[in-house]
Amino acid sequence: MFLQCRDKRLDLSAPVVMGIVNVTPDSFSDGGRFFDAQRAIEHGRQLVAEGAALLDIGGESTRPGAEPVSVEEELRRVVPVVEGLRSTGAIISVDTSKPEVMRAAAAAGAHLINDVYGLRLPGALEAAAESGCAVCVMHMQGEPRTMQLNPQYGDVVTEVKAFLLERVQSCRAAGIPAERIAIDPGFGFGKTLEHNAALLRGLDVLTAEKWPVLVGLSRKSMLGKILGRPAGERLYGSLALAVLAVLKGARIVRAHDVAPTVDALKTVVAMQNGG
Ligand code: 7PM
Repeated sequence: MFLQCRDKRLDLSAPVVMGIVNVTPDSFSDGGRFFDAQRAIEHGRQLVAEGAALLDIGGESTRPGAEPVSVEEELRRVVPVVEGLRSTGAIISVDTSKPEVMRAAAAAGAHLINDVYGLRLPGALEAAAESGCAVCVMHMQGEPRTMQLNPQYGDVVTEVKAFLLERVQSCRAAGIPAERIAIDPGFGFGKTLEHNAALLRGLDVLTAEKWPVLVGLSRKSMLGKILGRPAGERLYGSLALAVLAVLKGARIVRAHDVAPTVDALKTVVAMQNGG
């Protein structure tokens, strides 16, 4: 299995790690945008050294609970970091829902568009198709500000699968080639702990489809619920969830803590292959 990311073919015969690079203003310094971007670039380089095959660069426009960010501000945050991380050789993903940001990020050298709205905003499908980038379409019930208030499903696995396959068909209809499409159940996006548990247990229903499955479980609030720990103390729980997801067939694991995640997955793969 592989994912074609513009000129780069991402080999998914074994699971890979996508390192998270947040580009947000540093509240502890007034160094300005240049230093915020510089800090994010340093962090991204470190994650590649730790074994990340992809870097996911986010300007925080669509994160749950995040303040909305204007197109201009998101461009100012994301574009310099894409440019600064191209030379690492990693696949550069941009976490955005805005068509303008997709176009500018692709022009700056991004390889993948990671959209938590699943390319549903006006113009997003067209921008993604024209960019030549790979896309990751994610399931979210509701919108970031309110999605955790009262999430409801009949059967969460069936509904998430139907949604994702519909989005894949929309991508195909917009001209995105099949080999450039990945899917993501969107853990934590309009889901209770019970919904997330059902989705993880039933993840093989998604990975049985032809599309590579990406999962984001790192430090998420379900771990806060299970462990009673703040985000900075959820590494071991995150590793447990990453291993469970890979055993169910996930191929791309989005993570904050790249070195430990790479070791955990390397160990699983080695032992599954007989040592
Ligand atoms: C606050 C709450 C800040 C949650 C950030 C988050 C995913 C993603 C995110 C995911 C894909 C986080 C999330 N999660 N993209 N972006 N899949 N494809 O925990 O699960 O990083 S933002």
